[in-house]
Amino acid sequence: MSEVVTYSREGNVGVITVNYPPVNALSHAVRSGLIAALEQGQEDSEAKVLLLVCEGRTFIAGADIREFGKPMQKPGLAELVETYENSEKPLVAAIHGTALGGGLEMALGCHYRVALNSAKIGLPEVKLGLLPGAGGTQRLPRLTGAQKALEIITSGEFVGAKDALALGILDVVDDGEDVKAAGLAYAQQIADEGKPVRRVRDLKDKIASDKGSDVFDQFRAVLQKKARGQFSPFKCVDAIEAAFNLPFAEGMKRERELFTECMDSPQRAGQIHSFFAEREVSKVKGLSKDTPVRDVNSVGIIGAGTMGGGIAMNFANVGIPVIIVEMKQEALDKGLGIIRKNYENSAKKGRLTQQQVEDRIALITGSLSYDDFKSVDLVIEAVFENMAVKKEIFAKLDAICKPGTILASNTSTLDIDEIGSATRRPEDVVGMHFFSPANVMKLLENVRGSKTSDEVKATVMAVAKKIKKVGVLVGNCHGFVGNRMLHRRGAEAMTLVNEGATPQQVDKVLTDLGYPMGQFAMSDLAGIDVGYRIREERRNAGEQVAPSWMDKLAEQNRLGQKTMAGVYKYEEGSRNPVPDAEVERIIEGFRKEQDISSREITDQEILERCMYVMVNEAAKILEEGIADRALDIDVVWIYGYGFPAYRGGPMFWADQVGLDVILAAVEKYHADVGGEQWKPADLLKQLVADGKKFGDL
Ligand code: 3H9
Repeated sequence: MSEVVTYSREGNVGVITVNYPPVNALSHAVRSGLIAALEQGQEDSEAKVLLLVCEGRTFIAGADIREFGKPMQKPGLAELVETYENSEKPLVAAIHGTALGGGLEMALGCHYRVALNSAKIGLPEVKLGLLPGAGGTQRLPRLTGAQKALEIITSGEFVGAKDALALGILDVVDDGEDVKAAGLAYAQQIADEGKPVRRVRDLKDKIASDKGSDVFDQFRAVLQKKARGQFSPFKCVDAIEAAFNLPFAEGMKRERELFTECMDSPQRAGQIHSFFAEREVSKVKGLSKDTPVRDVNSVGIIGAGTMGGGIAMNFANVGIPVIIVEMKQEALDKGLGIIRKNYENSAKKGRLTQQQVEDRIALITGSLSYDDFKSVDLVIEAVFENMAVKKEIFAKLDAICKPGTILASNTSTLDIDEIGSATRRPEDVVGMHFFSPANVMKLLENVRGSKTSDEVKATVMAVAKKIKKVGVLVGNCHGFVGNRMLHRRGAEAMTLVNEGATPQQVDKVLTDLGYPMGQFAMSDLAGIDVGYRIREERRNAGEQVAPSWMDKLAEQNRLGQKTMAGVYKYEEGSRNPVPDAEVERIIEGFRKEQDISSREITDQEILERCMYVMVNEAAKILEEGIADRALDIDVVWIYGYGFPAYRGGPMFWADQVGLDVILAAVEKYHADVGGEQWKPADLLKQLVADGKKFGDL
């Protein structure tokens, strides 16, 4: 008997227990252990009913993702589930934590399912570029019908125990906290009542009622918009449809074929890279696990604008009180009003109850005085990008805040060390760069200054987790990781338009790659004035920043969505960017003024110049130690800028394209276009010379 799965008996219930931390994933050892334990249970004449239960924090959270890509060792997962379903003795699965992917498929192979109230179930394979490959696409619809199975499998979202009960996925929900006790009680009941085995594969009602329905085609049409460019969601629909059109055994075969197609797709590789990268970023190089972390039980925010308000919501959402300070009552009222409106909108969509709205709002107080920051544990400054203003604020904070308060700036570009120099405690000063809308975007780019203490670095990473963000710790330079690369892309995109491309052509190339929006639609969302102010600040600092047609937009008050005109125009109440002839005229005028004759630009050139310029910059970022690992950069781009997770992030993508291909193009553009941005990074040259990838670093 393997140690990870054990068999024991309690009364007339045979108990199969999985104990494979951290999440009881179905590794080879677990799969073979489960087969052996089941055999023991079958042979145990005293056992009338068998119970499958897990130790630790969760029920089985799925197949062992670390085994993907390695040769499959028997028993396979589908075979394991089938063996359980074939059991002659009734089998009960008792679920706590999360029953996910192969874990839920195991539970669906059992004949009865009980779960703790706090448990969740789901088939998140689609988020790994896969589909449920151990019968999930065939068994779930037999319990829920087509529509719900489509929703659950193509979204990969988790379903709470109560909802799963209502959907027929669970038989019983237990209000207690002891999963084994809940499982034993239910198994005993089944034994006492002499209930028979009940195999999901034999259920027919839901299949009969949805057979031949047009729900599948309707769902595909919805996915065309929601899952544009993705491979596996569509394969999920095909597999679920097979459950309705084919007998069970043939449906299983079809599921296997489609699963294999997904497994072989590059999107699967990208998604799985993203999955592990997201988890790796929390393990910061050089920061030991036992670095002390300060308590953050209260937060001050400076600025009730879009960023300040969004940041405040993150803390209120997890029960941490926030004080927002503004300069004027009017601005404060406006900011607090927007926060309320945002919460009310969530309530309207059913995401929050009215009570939750009130509870969260009650945690956010407005003030006009910095004195109210005296005792807070963390202050986040979220005013506009101006060094002099920020330094003044930090000097004030230094004078007012108690010792130990972390002083953070939400700056997206400015030098954290210079901001820290305005205080007597630069070790407590750090960047916490949220992304707009700050209550929605998952990334928190935490920026270490050269004097920031380890304790402060560890605390801001812990804060990220606490407020449900993905925190990435990066070094200090203009724009840090994300915006430094974005500025390169933005400048190149502007130049491409100078040379003859249209903004909409550039944006289409980027959305075709999988970004949710293009460079210029994003500028309109962020505000044309933001980039303009940054360029002006750099010009004032004596840097050579070329003039741009986008400066003209800012000067004409075309500031983007907020003025209903920027690079695009916007209809009243719509965020849909519409190309504008007026902008064409502005661009034309600019070309004339600068004596530029426009030429035809191919989509391939746009792709190369927008993406390779970022990859080259990212290599410099790695070289300088601003990012510790390529995967940190991938996570910044996936969670901060909507880079498609199925391409694994820009560094993983670059590895797929081939660094030799990229270097050759970078050298070509360095010769043709010129500029610092195209100077090939030494690291890129080195990797190509060594035949290595970013992933090998
Ligand atoms: C599948 O089942 C395919 C089948 O349909 C068909 C096959 C034929 N394997 O997230 P956390 C690790 S596909 C291996 O930080 P949390 C994770 O890397 C699978 N390792 O904790 C981390 O390791 P480390 C479908 C896994 O509490 C540690 O566990 N299932 C797996 O925030 C803790 O993870 C999924 O997609 C795994 N399956 O969240 C579920 N899962 O400590 C994916 C986790 O070394 N998992 N690890 O960094 C999750 O969604 C979350 O991990 C979970 C816990 C909600 C379970």
